[in-house]
Amino acid sequence: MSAPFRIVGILNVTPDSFSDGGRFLERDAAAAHGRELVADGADILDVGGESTRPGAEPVSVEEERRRVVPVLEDLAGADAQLSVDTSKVAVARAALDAGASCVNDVTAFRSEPAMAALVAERGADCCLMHMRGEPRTMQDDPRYDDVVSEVKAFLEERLTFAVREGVAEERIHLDPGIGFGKTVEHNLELMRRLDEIAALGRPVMIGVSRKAFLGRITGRSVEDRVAATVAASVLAWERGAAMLRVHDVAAVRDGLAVAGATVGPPWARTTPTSSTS
Ligand code: HH2
Repeated sequence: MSAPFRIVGILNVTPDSFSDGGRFLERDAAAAHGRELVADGADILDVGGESTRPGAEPVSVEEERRRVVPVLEDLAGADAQLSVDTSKVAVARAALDAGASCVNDVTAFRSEPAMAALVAERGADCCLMHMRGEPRTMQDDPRYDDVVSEVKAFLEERLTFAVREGVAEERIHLDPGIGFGKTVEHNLELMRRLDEIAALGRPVMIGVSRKAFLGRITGRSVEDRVAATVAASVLAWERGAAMLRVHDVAAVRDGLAVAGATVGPPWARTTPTSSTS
């Protein structure tokens, strides 16, 4: 029986990502961490060479390609789908050549619209994410009349665009973009009404992992947000998210396994154990 959720392990090959910047910049360390995430239960590895944290500075095509391609090559035999987190066509093309089969574009094909044709031509999967503004300025006073309906309308339009450009609908995942041009209250409203995004009919991916809104709620620093990440991921899954993009794969997988078991068949895990152990 296949799991009703997929865990997307985050592998940032960057010096400046908000929670793991600099830890996996070196090729061998990155590949080793990728293999660790797979051993922990990641179904997909999302390899990124440019931070999108608020205020992040852009990275050149050459540098981004230099960061992600060798790591994807090293992970090509791993027991997980490989995804590249990029908005640049040239980087995505090199990543697909190196073994990736999914493009996670946080600009939803707006930064370089030709990304849609590349994804279509290669028959790759893709994730289209909502972002208001661009990383350098997106947290400067974001405003919405109704964040959920605006995010939903945006994703619907991007889905239509991608399909018109030839991407097969069943290859498209949608993501409300937690933390991308949103206040804490906007993020929470999206979490509360995630079923409305899931109603678009495509698998919803969500990335809450260690993000600032969890720090604002718990008062904890980035490295101490694992429990908060598990809680938010489980609730997102219960409200319709199918793909959870996280750093702490083992913890989130445990949380989802327990949540799935409480929902019961057909989602229950069936490993028999003693009720007292
Ligand atoms: N969040 C980040 C990056 N890429 N992609 C999708 N689809 N959804 C997300 O929520 C998302 C994303 C930011 O997190 P992280 O990769 O940990 O940090 P950084 O951008 O600083 O590398």
